[in-house]
Amino acid sequence: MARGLRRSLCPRSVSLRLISLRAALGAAALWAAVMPGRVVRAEFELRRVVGGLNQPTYVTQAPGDDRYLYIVERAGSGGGTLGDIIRYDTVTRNRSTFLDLSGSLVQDGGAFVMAFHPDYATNGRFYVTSMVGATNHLDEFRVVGGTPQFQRTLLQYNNPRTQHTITWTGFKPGASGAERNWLYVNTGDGGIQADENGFTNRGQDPKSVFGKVLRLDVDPAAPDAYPNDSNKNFAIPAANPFAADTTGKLKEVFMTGFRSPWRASFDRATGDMYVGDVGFNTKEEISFNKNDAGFNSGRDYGWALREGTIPNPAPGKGGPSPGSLTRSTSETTSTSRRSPAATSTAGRCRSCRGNTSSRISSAARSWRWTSTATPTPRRSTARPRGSST
Ligand SMILES: [Ca+2]
Ligand SMILES: [Ca+2]
Repeated sequence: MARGLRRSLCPRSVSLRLISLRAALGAAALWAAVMPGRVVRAEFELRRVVGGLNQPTYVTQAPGDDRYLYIVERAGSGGGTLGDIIRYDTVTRNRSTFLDLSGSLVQDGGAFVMAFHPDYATNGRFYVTSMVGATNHLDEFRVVGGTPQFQRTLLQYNNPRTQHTITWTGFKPGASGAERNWLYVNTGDGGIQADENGFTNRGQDPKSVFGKVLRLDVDPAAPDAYPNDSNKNFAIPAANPFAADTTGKLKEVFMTGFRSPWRASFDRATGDMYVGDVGFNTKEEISFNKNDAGFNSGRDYGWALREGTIPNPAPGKGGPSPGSLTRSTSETTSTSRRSPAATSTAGRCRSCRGNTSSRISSAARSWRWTSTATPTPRRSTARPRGSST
């Protein structure tokens, strides 16, 4: 992860600030009325909501409950152990420890994300991703009598390094029926740098848990897909791309080709999925999985055969031109910070306005690889200057 990005994600002690929109929206409406057809530039007011947090990594709310904020702290006070999940009451302005996560913290480890089940109001279930020591965890908790209780480890596996870990998890908004139990989970490629000895292209290997977006069925009543593996305790959504595979591909794999997919989110209106993937030397990437007929097809986002728009990542710079590669359609890359929001052939990118230096890797533009001319990543024992972690 780029140093600057890491600092922004994991500040030592920061306050959670929310933007007051009331005045801004009023000003925007007035501006729009007097200047029809012009771009509206709203002003914002920052207001401190919660202070004194330990390296907060995530904030969310429970479905149907807009009173409480739940804040995930990566580390505890002192930084040697996992932090807590803080519950903040927006009415009384009191904060309390909702869940004290425990375990040793190493380098980029810690607690990363919590996700409430869509039916949390009735089943009390929520999910937490963390790396304890060098082991990645996806754990299920359930609130019983007002107190969270550990239920089961859904997924547990060791990371080769302490970077590029398990990170984000979440449910697709608006799902119905069995799909309400389908939990998406991002996994990094394990942390060995692409120019180091020992690097293997796990992101492209559908038999590896690393460098993927997974999709698990977390319905407790659904059959365990791995009854003989105590580290994997979940069912497989029938729509997963490898659900019927018999060749050893992991049935829980949903999308492939990621390096360190730190965060993801869904467009609530369309169901489109966006994944932020931390780049290597040059390109940060936002990967876009349009909620179309191919949403469940197992789209590949290129790493480690590509770094964003660059084929064959090499130390300090990109590789050669992609003469050996073909792709389905042209891509759009915005390079100016003054550019408007990036667009795709399938629709407007709603979540990338303002940050136009990242490539938008659209599902409609996902790469297709020739089987005989796939480039092999070049290796070097020296770390290039400016490389991310
Ligand atoms: Ca703790
Ligand atoms: Ca099992």
